[in-house]
Amino acid sequence: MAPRILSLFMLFYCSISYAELITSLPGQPFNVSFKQYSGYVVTDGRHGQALFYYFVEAESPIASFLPLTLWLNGGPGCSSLGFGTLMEHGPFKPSDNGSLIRNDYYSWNLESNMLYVESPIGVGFSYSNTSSDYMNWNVTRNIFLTGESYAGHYIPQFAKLLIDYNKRPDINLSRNPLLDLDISIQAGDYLWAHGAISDEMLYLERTVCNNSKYMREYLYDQYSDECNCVLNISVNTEVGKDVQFDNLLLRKCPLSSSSNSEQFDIAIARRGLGVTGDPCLQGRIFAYLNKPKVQRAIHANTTHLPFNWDFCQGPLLYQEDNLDMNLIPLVGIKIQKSLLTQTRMIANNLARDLKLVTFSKYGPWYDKKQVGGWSQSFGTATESKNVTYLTFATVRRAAYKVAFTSPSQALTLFRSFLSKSPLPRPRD
Ligand SMILES: *[C@@H]1O[C@H](CO)[C@@H](O)[C@H](O)[C@H]1NC(C)=O
Ligand SMILES: *[C@@H]1O[C@H](CO)[C@@H](O)[C@H](O)[C@H]1NC(C)=O
Ligand SMILES: *[C@@H]1O[C@H](CO)[C@@H](O)[C@H](O)[C@H]1NC(C)=O
Ligand SMILES: *[C@@H]1O[C@H](CO)[C@@H](O)[C@H](O)[C@H]1NC(C)=O
Ligand SMILES: *[C@@H]1O[C@H](CO)[C@@H](O)[C@H](O)[C@H]1NC(C)=O
Ligand SMILES: *[C@@H]1O[C@H](CO)[C@@H](O)[C@H](O)[C@H]1NC(C)=O
Ligand SMILES: *[C@@H]1O[C@H](CO)[C@@H](O)[C@H](O)[C@H]1NC(C)=O
Ligand SMILES: *[C@@H]1O[C@H](CO)[C@@H](O)[C@H](O)[C@H]1NC(C)=O
Ligand SMILES: CC(=O)N[C@H]1CO[C@H](CO)[C@@H](O)[C@@H]1O
Repeated sequence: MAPRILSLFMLFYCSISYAELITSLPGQPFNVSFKQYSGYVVTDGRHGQALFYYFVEAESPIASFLPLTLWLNGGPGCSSLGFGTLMEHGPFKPSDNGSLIRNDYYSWNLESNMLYVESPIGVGFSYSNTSSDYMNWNVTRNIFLTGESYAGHYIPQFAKLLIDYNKRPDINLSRNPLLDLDISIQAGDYLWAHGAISDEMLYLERTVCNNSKYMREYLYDQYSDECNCVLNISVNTEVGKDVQFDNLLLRKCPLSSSSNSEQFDIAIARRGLGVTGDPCLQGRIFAYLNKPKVQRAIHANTTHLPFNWDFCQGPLLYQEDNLDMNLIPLVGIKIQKSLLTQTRMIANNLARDLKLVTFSKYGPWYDKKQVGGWSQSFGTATESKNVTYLTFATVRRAAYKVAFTSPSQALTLFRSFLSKSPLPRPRD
């Protein structure tokens, strides 16, 4: 997977002229000042594989001086275009009449050129077959590697490859990563603490089948009876079918768009008030990306793939080797800065392994004069200089997809990460 993305990077460093300009996305507002590109990059000629990318310039007169950020969604098998771009932090979101609405205030291309890649092969519009090669590249601007969830597996490996390839350990990482299956995904205590499951169910999760066991079974496509009983049936029954585990606060999307009283209030969403994301957005993205005219506009599905576009394809069995890898040692390699919005346990382990000391006191960080969440920084201290290498941050009221539920806080985190400045603290 990583070598394929490496060739995509080469594409962007060699020349943008390889890339295909999007004239206009269907339903896009007229006065858009930044350019967008998308299409396929053939990554493995012998095996005939092509990765789909969407690249959006920073919305700035000095776009070419701003950094380049790569974003990968996880899964494994989930689409960066569907989730990252259209649901989380891209410049547009589909509205219910098919037009695109500007993500005016919180799009990450306000701060950086953004590259979204549907990876690995088989995900979203990425597919298998063809040839060509891009073998030259030079780092000409700052690169940031970001993503969420299973991208916690992709990114450290990709970073290592970039470092080995480039011999310039000049890469900064940020993500909400799955770094260790046994630590990262246990949900029992969380659901219990939120009152969503009973004491008995928590006991079953602790003794019979927990989330990492279930995840392994999912990835190997071999479900056991006990996991099916505990995690697929009993937990679902208690939590209820109208609630998503990764976003307990998200309202259910009304089935029919005719129920106007339940229509999601976009104005409220944009101001980030009292909402946890638009529950109908995912359905609109699905409809949008499956439209033939949208696919033509973004140069996707040029080979008429025999299945429709979807958010996630899974399980991707060829990732088995990767599965149980503990990525923490790999993250430790020469990373310059890492912003983690994952468990505190992982941040602490990383800090210990890298012999970093804590700087700031554990405490709140701020977004728009409100507590955005809590954070702590780790780094190295010498007499003359303290250097932060790692920041652990939580996002208050966020669910799994932080930029979806908490776009303003997400942009503040992203900005602070890019500018290498600490998260805003009171009187900081
Ligand atoms: C990369 O940099 C080297 C040395 O500066 C130069 O010779 C080469 O042409 C550059 N490659 C590209 C693709 O710009
Ligand atoms: C686009 O045009 C609308 C209406 O004229 C205006 O409100 C908006 O600020 C413009 N956006 C940009 C990015 O120029
Ligand atoms: C579609 O919906 C958006 C947002 O609700 C609105 O701004 C736009 O005018 C609508 N367009 C059409 C063609 O109805
Ligand atoms: C894959 O095969 C199809 C059918 O032969 C061909 O049209 C297409 O160009 C190939 N893909 C690439 C990226 O060349
Ligand atoms: C999850 O279950 C596996 C297999 O039963 C066990 O080895 C592991 O320790 C459990 N993890 C936690 C955090 O309970
Ligand atoms: C989970 O349960 C549902 C019915 O409750 C069933 O249709 C589905 O196949 C189960 N999933 C797995 C992976 O066994
Ligand atoms: C690709 O296009 C074909 C029609 O040519 C359509 O049936 C299929 O659903 C599309 N697949 C994807 C992945 O968009
Ligand atoms: C580095 O951080 C420590 C707290 O861990 C602080 O006491 C010290 O003054 C800082 N040094 C510099 C140069 O800022
Ligand atoms: C590519 C990039 O942004 N590199 C930066 C990573 O962070 C270190 C330490 O702050 C900087 O020195 C690099 O320039």
